[in-house]
Amino acid sequence: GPSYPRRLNCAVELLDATVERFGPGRPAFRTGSGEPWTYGRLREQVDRIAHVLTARLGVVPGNRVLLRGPTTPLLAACWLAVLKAGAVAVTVLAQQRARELRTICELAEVSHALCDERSLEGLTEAKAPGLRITPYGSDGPDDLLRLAAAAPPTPYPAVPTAADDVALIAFTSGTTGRPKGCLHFHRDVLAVADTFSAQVLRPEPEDVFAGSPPLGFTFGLGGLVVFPLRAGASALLLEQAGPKQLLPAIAEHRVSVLFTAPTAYRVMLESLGRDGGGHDLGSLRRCVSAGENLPAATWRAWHERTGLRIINGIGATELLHIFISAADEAIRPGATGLPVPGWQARIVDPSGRPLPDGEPGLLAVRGPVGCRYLADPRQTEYVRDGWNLTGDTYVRERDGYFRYVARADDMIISAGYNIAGPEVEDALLHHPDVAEAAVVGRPDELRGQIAVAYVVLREGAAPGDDAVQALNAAVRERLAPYKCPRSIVFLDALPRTATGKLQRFRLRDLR
Ligand code: 3SK
Repeated sequence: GPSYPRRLNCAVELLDATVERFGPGRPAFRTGSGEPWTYGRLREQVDRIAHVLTARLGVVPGNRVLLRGPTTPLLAACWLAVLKAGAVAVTVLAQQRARELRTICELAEVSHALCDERSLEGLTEAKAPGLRITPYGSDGPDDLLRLAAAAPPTPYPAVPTAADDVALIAFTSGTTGRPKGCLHFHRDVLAVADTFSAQVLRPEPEDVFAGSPPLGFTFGLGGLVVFPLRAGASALLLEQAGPKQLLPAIAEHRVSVLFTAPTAYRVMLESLGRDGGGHDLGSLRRCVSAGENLPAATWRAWHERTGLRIINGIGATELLHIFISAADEAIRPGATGLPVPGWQARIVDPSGRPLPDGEPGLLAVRGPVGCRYLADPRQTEYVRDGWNLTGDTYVRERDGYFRYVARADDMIISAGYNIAGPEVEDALLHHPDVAEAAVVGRPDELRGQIAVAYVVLREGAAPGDDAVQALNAAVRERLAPYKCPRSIVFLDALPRTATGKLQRFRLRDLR
């Protein structure tokens, strides 16, 4: 992996070093409207906020500062300022409610919060003991922007943090259970930029990044702040960044690098239809998909429609960003890819013994970033013998490519057969009427479990017996008959977490 000096402040490397390299006049962040924020403007605002944090709010190095708000240049500026001041950023999601926010504040011992005025509600309700909340974008006398405007216009002398001082605590979105805080160092932030971004994505200073994940999800933090700044490029930060907003924004802002999840690619495909739906995607040169498995059917459909080869990847909040992926001609549709340079991966059995190629098992990875849970006994489940166990079942093919099988606890065992839900989902998605599909196990007296498919149909397609028969036929065309779902249920939408991950447990609970 990459090596870094002992003293390192990643905000200085991402911002000040980039200004040194490329000058202050280039765009750093764009929004849906108005002038872009240049690197010079961003640096000035970051330094003013850092002055306020230190001189006015009493933040000292090591303090945990919660950040909450829609995706805006100001939120990104706050994140950089917190790190520059040697404090620790705890960025949360807009969807997290008062109770979750209180838990996060307690677990991370958060002392201060910088919060967009529009996102204050849940945070004040959380009533986290001792938390000092400073709003931004309000009319109040103590609004962060007002304080920043009055701060000295002089450069802020960044705190000379150690490379392995904690820079941020990222909370897992947690499909179940208590959230886990993952500690990441200053060097980790640069390491994900210098491995996945520099070696697989290979951005250019002229690139314009955009995407749907919020900054409270490390997928978005990397794709919309860390990677573009490290490359001297710019990012379009949209407060609403669903597929509906992304499609027109790509043409309007000449977006060249897109970060989003498989579902969003499928929704965009629907809007593009056969004739492109009037959307011009000619500026795009890289499309990244992570957060969930990317079925081959989605990859192929996107390629057919746009000519673009989606860069699939698997990442984890525990490891900050993507560690298996592939680019350009190395991409194999349906596979996740190869370990990103600097990372290692292997398949192991439950006791940690490596398995031969072709045999499904647990994915184990190690590299420049490791999992460090904030005081949580689940640390020893995730990290064993120095390898991080991501909780995914994978297979390493003979050509070295890693292919997703299922989440380790999502294998369906029916009458002694192993059925990987995602494989059946991919077969269903090949049917032109299917917009979304999720296949889970339901307890069954006779077979132990049976596979049940939950399907969202495209607009205009009708649910009913004919549809069930057609979908069964589509699965049988591609897979062994025992993998055919025993029951198909039509839904309007699939249950998802705030970061867009499918909540299979909620489907298992449906009756
Ligand atoms: O959840 C993921 O798959 C992911 C992907 C990229 C970066 C970070 C994360 C958590």
